[in-house]
Amino acid sequence: MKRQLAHRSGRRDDGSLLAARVQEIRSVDTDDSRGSKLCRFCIALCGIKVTTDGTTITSVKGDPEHPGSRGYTCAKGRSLGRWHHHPNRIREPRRRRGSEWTNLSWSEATKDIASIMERNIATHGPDSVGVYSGTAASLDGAGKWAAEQLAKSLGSRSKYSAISIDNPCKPLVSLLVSGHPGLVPVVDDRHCTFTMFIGCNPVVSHGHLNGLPDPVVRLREFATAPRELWVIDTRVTESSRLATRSLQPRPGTDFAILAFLIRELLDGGGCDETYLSQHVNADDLRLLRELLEEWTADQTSNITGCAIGDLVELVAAVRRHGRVAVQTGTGSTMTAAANLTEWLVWVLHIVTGSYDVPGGMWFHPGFLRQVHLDIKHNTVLPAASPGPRSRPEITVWGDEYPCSAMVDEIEAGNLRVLVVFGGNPLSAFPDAQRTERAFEKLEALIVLDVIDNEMTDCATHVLPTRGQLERADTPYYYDQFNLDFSTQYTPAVVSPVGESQSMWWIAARIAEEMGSSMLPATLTTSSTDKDVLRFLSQRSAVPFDEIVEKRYVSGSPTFGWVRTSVLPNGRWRLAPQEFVRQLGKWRELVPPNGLLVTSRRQLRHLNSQHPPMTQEDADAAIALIHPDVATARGIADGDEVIVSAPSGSLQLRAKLSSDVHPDSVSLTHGWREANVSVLTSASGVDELTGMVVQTAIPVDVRRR
Ligand SMILES: Nc1nc2c(c(=O)[nH]1)N[C@H]1C(S)=C(S)[C@@H](COP(=O)(O)OP(=O)(O)OC[C@H]3O[C@@H](n4cnc5c(=O)[nH]c(N)nc54)[C@H](O)[C@@H]3O)O[C@H]1N2
Ligand SMILES: Nc1nc2c(c(=O)[nH]1)N[C@H]1C(S)=C(S)[C@@H](COP(=O)(O)OP(=O)(O)OC[C@H]3O[C@@H](n4cnc5c(=O)[nH]c(N)nc54)[C@H](O)[C@@H]3O)O[C@H]1N2
Ligand code: SF4
Ligand SMILES: [Mo]
Repeated sequence: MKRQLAHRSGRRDDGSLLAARVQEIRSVDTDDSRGSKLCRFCIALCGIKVTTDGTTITSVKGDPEHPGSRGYTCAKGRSLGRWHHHPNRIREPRRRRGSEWTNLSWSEATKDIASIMERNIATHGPDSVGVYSGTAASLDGAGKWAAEQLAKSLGSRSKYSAISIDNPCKPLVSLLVSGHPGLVPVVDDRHCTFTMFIGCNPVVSHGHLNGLPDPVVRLREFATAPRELWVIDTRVTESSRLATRSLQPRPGTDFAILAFLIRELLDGGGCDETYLSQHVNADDLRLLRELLEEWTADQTSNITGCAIGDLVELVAAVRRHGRVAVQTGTGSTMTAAANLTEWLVWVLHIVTGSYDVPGGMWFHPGFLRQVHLDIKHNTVLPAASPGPRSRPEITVWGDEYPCSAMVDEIEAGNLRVLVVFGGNPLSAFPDAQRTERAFEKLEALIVLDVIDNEMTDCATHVLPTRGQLERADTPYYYDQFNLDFSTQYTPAVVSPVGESQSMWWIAARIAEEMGSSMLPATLTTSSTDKDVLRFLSQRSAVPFDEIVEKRYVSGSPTFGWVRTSVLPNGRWRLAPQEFVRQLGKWRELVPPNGLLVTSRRQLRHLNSQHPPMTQEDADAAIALIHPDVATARGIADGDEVIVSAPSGSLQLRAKLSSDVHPDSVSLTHGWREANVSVLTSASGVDELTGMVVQTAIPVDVRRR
């Protein structure tokens, strides 16, 4: 609270800009019964109106008064009621011995888990017990925090999260270019006139680290002249159809487009010379010029397959607008060249003077966490540490290990007990079959989930966890991805199903049974969800009680704090040696000739989470194949096909579509029976992040 007061009165240098903004806070709806609730399936964080008859959810609708989502919801949000009443809801804690399941009380379950953990820690050390936090943990305000606190209280370094199989290039580029790993660039949607998405399809996904509720309307706004929206995607997508212009490169080659674009801006004009003189070292700029020398229109066109005329028009568009707002998605972060693309995206913003400046992108410090309060000028070059014992060659920049190392750790006997918080490694991790075999070797696999799935089938302990509508919540980690400077609070709507408990409570009970506490002195396992959220909101830009009362609080974006408070001497590190070295090896990072699997999300499910839908509403696991590829292989529309890579193969139905790149077959993520993760591999991961290549993967496709 002290820190917050200091911040609000503007006494801290790095907080003064934000302090001014707190005056603008506005509110919505203060009536608890009518007030908006919050959908937490995805980053869009839509406001919803939920009706119940006391215990049954009778309807879920978009809240037209909600400032972020303006009444919008998608099919997943509207099916939250069916999700809540899912026939496979987990109701009691249970334990498996062999194939026998026994229901346990919470006291029996937590005692049993604590004794297994104690035994392993005593014999094999604290790292033998690990935690994995998945997507649903980071969308549970106190969930991911609890996973981290549990690992800390055990003294374990075996911490894993979905970040390392989603976008580890983002914190790495932030770290090496700015000195801080947690900078999140957000589109200045009110002022930017040139927006571009690379390997990101917000109409389906609602954005990647920039939440875009109501995406069709927003993308149309971005594309309304004189504004321009460009999309770079290997497929003609729901988003690229709304764009002013789109490019369809060969999968895995996006970095080349950026290399060419930046080279042209440096050589032929279009850079912001004043910004460059203030925020970049001349030596870095010289080095960059040399590095990009080879990225001529010819070479770029050869590598990407894009027409030279289109590439030149992209340069002209950037010159026309001056400032840019570019956002990458998993179609870029999951490629082998992810670091290069992300780095060059940052370089593009820097050379055009678009970072931390109106009309470009601002840096969201997070409303609740306010990461800027920790930031000091970091003049020391960041250093990596080795990966876990079985994968020391993988570099680790933060305080968690990459998911790609987990199976080796289990096979080596280093990781023996794993707690999974709201995630599904069997769907998300590489080498799906090997992962499953490794999980069978664990002494305990403890799964905190709401619904039975493949993870609970192979767990030793299944712990019923409160779902979205059963807990009060704040977007503790996710408000940093909002387009505006805002946060929200949602109360619980219905009482918990069966014996389910909150994620934080379960973790705290296990720690308690082991005689340690992971909770601060002000909290106990008798505290409420709201007490924990209040504790986590100590640094919030406005007091927690005000957020509870107003439900949605917001101010406006702030500019300048990164340049004045974060960058060493106010200068970006434009050319970190790690990326310079990778650029020198670009040929190894471009996928070989031949057919490549590309990734895609679908609207009606989220990763492996499939809320029950009516038959007509449901998605299906479908491979999109270009008609030319199909003809060459004798595949007809609707045929069953086998897609195979060296690590495994899967079978699914083909749909012919000239929207996909002729070199690619587009597969979806999150299907149990057609698990795309049998095609990915934990070997050959990125040398800087340990990231698995999950799009632009060489494969073969044949008719079954
Ligand atoms: N409905 C729905 N929403 C979701 C999810 C979901 O499963 N369903 N998942 C959530 C999660 S965890 C995440 S991380 C986000 C992801 O959000 P996004 O990254 O926006 O995910 P996608 O919608 O798959 O869009 C990725 C696009 O990249 C393209 N692509 C694939 N490979 C390449 C390539 O090499 N180069 C280029 N330029 N494009 C390529 C694909 O064709 C696809 O259109 O979505 C979140 N939101
Ligand atoms: N091959 C391949 N691999 C990929 C990807 C890809 O596109 N292709 N995508 C990658 C990406 S971007 C991501 S983010 C990861 C996703 O990896 P994960 O986050 O591990 O996977 P999800 O399928 O989102 O699993 C979420 C789990 O949380 C549960 N859950 C839902 N709500 C709650 C709740 O309120 N409480 C609790 N405790 N549990 C809940 C769900 O039932 C589900 O089991 O996968 C990555 N791996
Ligand atoms: S876009 Fe859909 S899933 Fe995402 S928050 Fe909104 S309603 Fe929920
Ligand atoms: Mo993700």
